[in-house]
Amino acid sequence: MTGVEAADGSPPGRWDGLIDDFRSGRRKALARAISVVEGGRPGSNELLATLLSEPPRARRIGITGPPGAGKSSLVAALATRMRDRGEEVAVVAVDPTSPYSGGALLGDRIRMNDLSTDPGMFIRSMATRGSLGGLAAKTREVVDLMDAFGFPQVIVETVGVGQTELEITTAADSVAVVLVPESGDSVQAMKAGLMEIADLFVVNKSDRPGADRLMRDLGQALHLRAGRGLANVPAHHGVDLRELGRLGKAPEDDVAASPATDEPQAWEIRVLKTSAGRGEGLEDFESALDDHYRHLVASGELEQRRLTRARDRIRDVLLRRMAAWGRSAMAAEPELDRWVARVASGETTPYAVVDRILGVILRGDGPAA
Ligand SMILES: Nc1nc2c(ncn2[C@@H]2O[C@H](COP(=O)(O)OP(=O)(O)OP(=O)(O)O)[C@@H](O)[C@H]2O)c(=O)[nH]1
Ligand SMILES: [Mg+2]
Repeated sequence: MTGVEAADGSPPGRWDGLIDDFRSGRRKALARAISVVEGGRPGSNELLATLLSEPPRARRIGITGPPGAGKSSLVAALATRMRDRGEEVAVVAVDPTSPYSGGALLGDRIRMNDLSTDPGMFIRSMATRGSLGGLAAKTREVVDLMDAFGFPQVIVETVGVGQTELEITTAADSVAVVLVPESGDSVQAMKAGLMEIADLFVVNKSDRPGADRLMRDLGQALHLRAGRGLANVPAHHGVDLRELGRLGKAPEDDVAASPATDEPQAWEIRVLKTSAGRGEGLEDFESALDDHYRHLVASGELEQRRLTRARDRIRDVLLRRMAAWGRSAMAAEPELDRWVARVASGETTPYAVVDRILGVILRGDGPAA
């Protein structure tokens, strides 16, 4: 969709150089495009409209979990394994406290600065400070840009504090929730809504005591949930909770065992343990992610998730533009002060005033957004 007019009146063609550089694969252009979008600079919608006119191709992996659980260490380990296979990897870390550039994670085992100077890697950190609503939108767009740039693998790390871990589902195809023995019992995890978003649970720091107990608790919580009348509620990615009773079976077993049916095979949430510190369990972690991705492709769920994302995106852009439109309509209303006074004194209601303002907009003479 090239040639889309900038809604903010920025001059046409202002991004031509950047777009050319982006398309010819210059990393600096990707970094700059991200900055433009992140900063919401004038014309950034136009830039996105041009750069994102590609079908999605990247595999998007989300890693979330409480602060300090070892998410970055696992991302580094995963990215290193992908790089060893010759795949290029982009990472976006939302509001990290551990630095992705400079510094060393895990002592000498994996040096993030080795990764960050690797030309096959692209690492970007994003601050969440600012509006909550902007977080998910911008993160998604950054992931989209990395995809459009041509990275076949994009990993998103978000710190799970409240809503942010739920937002990761809007940016990622597969979500791994990282917990540590100190995370406490899994009831806590359920409270935080983690059960809804996890495709797999990773109990990291398994070199510390309590890892097996947490794994058992998580397994039990998943069983409990499946039996607690929630069986028909599809979780994130269409996980069928009825299937959780069979936790631990490989998906191939199901394919072999079940009769031919149009129903896509359900994914069984996996619980596995790692020690990023000791380099243990990383192969299982990677292959669980691979299995999930295969499941997404084979079941048609990946396509469904892309459709959902596209629908969400249309709605978000529409609502954002309508909000801007509404604000300027209100600002342009010549009678506004009079209406404000009448609402304040109870002579009329905000509803009546809004009907009037909307009447102006819907007649088509409202301000352009
Ligand atoms: N003992 C032990 N320590 C680990 C392990 N994995 C990571 N760590 C350490 O835990 C600390 C936090 O690791 P990070 O990978 O930065 O954790 P994070 O979840 O990305 O942290 P934030 O992004 O700050 O929320 C670091 O000091 C790591 O070296 C592990 O398996 N065992
Ligand atoms: Mg981190």
